[in-house]
Amino acid sequence: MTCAQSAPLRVAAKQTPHDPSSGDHIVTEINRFTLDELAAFDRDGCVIARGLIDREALRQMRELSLDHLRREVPPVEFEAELHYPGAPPSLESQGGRTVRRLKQAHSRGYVFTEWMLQPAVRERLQQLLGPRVICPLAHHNSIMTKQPRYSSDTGWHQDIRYWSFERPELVSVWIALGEEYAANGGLWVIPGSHRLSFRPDQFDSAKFFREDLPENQPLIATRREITLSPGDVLFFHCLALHAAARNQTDETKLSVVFTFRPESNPPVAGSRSAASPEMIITPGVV
Ligand SMILES: O=C(O)CCC(=O)C(=O)O
Repeated sequence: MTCAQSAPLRVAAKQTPHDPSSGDHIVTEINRFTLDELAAFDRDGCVIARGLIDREALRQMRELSLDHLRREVPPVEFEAELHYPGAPPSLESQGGRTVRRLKQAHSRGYVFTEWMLQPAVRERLQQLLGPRVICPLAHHNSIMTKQPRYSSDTGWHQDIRYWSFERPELVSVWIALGEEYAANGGLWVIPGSHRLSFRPDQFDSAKFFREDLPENQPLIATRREITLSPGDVLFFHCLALHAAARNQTDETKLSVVFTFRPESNPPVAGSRSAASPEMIITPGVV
């Protein structure tokens, strides 16, 4: 995937005045999206909140992730298990035990729950989803890693593709624990794709949006690179087409991702989406 020419998606977050020479991490003091940011989410299907994690939580998340990665604390998903382009061909091959995801992030440390319960996160999710917000632990709920040499390309997809809820109305949050940009496997999105209707044959059998189909190519050409700094958070709609290439740098990229739904959009009974516990992040709200 050639990505270099696209402009980064930047949504201005109103942040604490910051002196770049101070070396301080930027932390937003505003709990809510502005009207402009809400309009951007509505239009693009994604919006970035810059500096939505304080320095200590970021440190804890990074340390925990690196420790669990080093010790391969289960449950994990290996690159070789998915067979995406660039992944080692088998668990036994060179790089075969490269971890792609540390699953069940929520159970790995309180820091993740503490973070999502903060007003700055919770209130933003309420703006997007309504007063009662639920975190289904069946999906995402992962520390995503892109490691040097043995990572892979994730094709264009909508997160809802394997999920079963009454409506396609969920928002995922992608927390950057380090710098993210195209060359280290950062995300690309197609703004506005969450509002489009597609035919099933525009996707392949694994539900990836087909890059080889001439009809899909003009839309793919409108992709935008998502560039994130440590502590930035991307909020994106479950119908937004997104993709990411392999990590071409020498440093591991770490991100955390959870998904959220309004209470009024429950998982379909009997589906995999209904098979795991869920967590309300707005207790006491009616
Ligand atoms: O990091 C990647 O390769 C993309 C991950 C992703 O888009 C997803 O898990 O939905």
